[in-house]
Amino acid sequence: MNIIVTGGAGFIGGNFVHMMVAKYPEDHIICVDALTYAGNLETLEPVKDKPNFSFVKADIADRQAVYEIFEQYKPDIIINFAAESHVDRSIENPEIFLRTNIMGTAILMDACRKYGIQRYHQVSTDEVYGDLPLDRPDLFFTEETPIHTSSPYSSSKASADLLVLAYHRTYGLPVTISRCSNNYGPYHFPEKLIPLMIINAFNNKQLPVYGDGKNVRDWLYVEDHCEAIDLIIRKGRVGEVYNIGGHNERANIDVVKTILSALRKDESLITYVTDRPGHDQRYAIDPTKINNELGWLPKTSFNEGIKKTIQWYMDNQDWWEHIISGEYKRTN
Ligand code: NAD
Ligand code: TDX
Repeated sequence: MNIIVTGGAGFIGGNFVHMMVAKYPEDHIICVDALTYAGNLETLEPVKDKPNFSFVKADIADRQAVYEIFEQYKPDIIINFAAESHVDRSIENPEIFLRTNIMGTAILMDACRKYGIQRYHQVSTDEVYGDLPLDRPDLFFTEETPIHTSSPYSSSKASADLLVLAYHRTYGLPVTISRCSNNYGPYHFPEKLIPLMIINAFNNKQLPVYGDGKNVRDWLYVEDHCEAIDLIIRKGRVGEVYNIGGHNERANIDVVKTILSALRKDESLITYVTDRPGHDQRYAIDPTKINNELGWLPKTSFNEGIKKTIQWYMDNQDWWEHIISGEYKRTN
């Protein structure tokens, strides 16, 4: 099979490409990525010379480029990870989020209609459900939870989800959607909470915690997410949404303190800074559907995953130093 992975030079897409290239040597994995600030060819180093891997630099919102890729590679499956993914950037400048996350999704699906496809999979987020109150630990997001977005980022992802479901109903496109909670692990861009805190703590720099640090995120080790998506594209029911997550809720301040303690750094590095506007309070996924239908549950506990992640950042300093220095852009 020919499998297109968009956004494969980013964090989750990169981990997914690594897994697929190793797991399915008979399949051809084609990574399509525009190499924005978040895309990094160094993330694809482990697979770049593998015979079942190809890389194409292209923008998913460029219709002609996307159609040419479909003509050349004739994909059987496409998994769309490509997105502008950072909430703070969407608050600063929403427009690129609308172009990539909404128009890009529509153009990829137009190509699927034009050339045919076995499966279009949309990688979405639990942020489309908005947030849960901190004083109701009994509440979780299910696939039936209404869409209720907070940020330009989550609104753009929700818009894309609605388009995906519309293309299924109107044109019969064979789609699936997954909505995952916060990922962490190797190759996570150092603007996001966990890698930023690891790197700042390592460098004895201040750790900026938004607001009072009590906001809760439901953390999932990235490899568990990748396995769930592989299951959905093979065994998930067309037209369905699957939540991915596994009851690993942590307050931000506790995550930060865990990182400081693992690196034997002092809590005086913590600095409380102005809160993110519209900051979602709590995310928490109910994974009953994917567990019942596909037998998926996360394998990695937070304690194990955070240790592996910190170790990875210690062992791969070149990868993040090249980002901080800007050197990674020279190869892109
Ligand atoms: P990321 O920012 O690390 O990577 C995004 C990748 O997409 C980059 O390689 C970038 O170059 C590429 N890209 C951006 N615009 C593009 C365009 N117009 N055309 C082609 N490529 C483009 O993001 P991530 O954290 O790996 O997230 C991947 C997907 O998973 C996103 O769709 C995101 O919404 C979703 N998601 C992320 C999380 C999380 O915790 N990171 C959780 C749930 C869902
Ligand atoms: O410096 C920081 N200080 C801080 O307190 C940063 C960068 C974040 N935070 C807080 C904000 C959030 O409550 O930490 C939490 C996590 O923030 P991010 O890493 O920016 O992630 P989040 O906003 O939760 O969104 C992430 O998960 C859902 C991804 O970036 C999205 O792409 C995904 O859809």
